[in-house]
Amino acid sequence: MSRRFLDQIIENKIYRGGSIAVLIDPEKTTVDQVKFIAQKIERIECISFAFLGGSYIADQSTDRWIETFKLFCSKPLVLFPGDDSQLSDKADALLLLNLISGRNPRYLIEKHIGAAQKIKSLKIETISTSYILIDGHTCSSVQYFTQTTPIPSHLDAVVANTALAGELIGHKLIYLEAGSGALMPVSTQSIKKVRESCVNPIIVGGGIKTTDQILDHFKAGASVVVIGNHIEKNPDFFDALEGLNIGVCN
Ligand code: 1GP
Repeated sequence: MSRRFLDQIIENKIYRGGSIAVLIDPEKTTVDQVKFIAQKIERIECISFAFLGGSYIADQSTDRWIETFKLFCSKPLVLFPGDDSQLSDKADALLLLNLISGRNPRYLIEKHIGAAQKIKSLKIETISTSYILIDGHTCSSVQYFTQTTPIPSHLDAVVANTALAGELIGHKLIYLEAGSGALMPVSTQSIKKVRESCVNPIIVGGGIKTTDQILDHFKAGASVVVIGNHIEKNPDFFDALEGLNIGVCN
């Protein structure tokens, strides 16, 4: 990767309106399916990144998965780990997630202490990220596995203040998460409120199914929109992304 991932997020927002990231769960995607996904991501201009991660414990195939991906795609592959078993030095960057919407010490600091030496030894770009779970009107895997309560979706000010607190603590990115398969994605009001309060780039994910939602999120201030479930179940959605002009969101 020639440019740092965080710099690329910032530049893409300024010059291109934003970045789309496709989230791939290694537990649900075989190494044989990787070639197809990697080729699509390589070809489709508005997809800037692949995120790799899931809530389950990964098996040992993560490295092989990344190696195969990189044979077919030159775009950055970023770890979005649910657990330290999903770490790999073959990725380009790591989102070091702090689940600051919750009050479970395991996801606020304990897991980070346990993984600290391993993360340091990876020697890849590591970005401290305020991970903020917002109610997506279903019990998400994040909620279940972390045993934390999401912020109610109408409490925009709480979402914004949580993001601001993370920024003041020193985090470099904000991830507004409605949870994979959310029935209701993060609202544009919440994104706007966070944008007004914070300077860090905003990643938004969870339950996004249409190109209109993607554009609305960028217009509200998101720098990166993440799509996982929908593309996993409907690979045809890659075609809709192929013609998407996110430059209109500038
Ligand atoms: C989940 O934000 C991501 O962590 C993506 O969610 O799978 O619903 O697209 P979906």
